[in-house]
Amino acid sequence: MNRMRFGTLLVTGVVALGLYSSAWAHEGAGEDKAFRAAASITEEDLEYTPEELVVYVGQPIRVENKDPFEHKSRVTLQHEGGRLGHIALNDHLEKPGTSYTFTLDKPGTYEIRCLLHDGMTATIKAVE
Ligand SMILES: [Cu+2]
Repeated sequence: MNRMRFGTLLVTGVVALGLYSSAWAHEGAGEDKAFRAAASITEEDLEYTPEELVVYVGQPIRVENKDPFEHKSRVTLQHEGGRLGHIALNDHLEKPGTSYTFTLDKPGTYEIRCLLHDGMTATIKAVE
């Protein structure tokens, strides 16, 4: 292979990698699979936003309480049919104006629920 041909292959590879990364970004599962910046959930007006979040296993998930009162979150694995399983985050108290970060170690669909406010829930899907 001559030098010119190698250069062309290299450029093609970099472009292909770029397209691959941006395709993932559009999936809503983080910006770049290699980088895995923190995904973000806010607690505001008695709601989690977004209502459905897709993250990678091991990707940091940052939860920020923007309400002037406390929330208490429990994150639970949800089996087919809605049955709840393993608790991934156990009753974490969030003071007003604070944030914290956790990760999910197994793929699956999880429910995040506030134990202090009825109906305050959202879904987190962890993919590999
Ligand atoms: Cu709450």
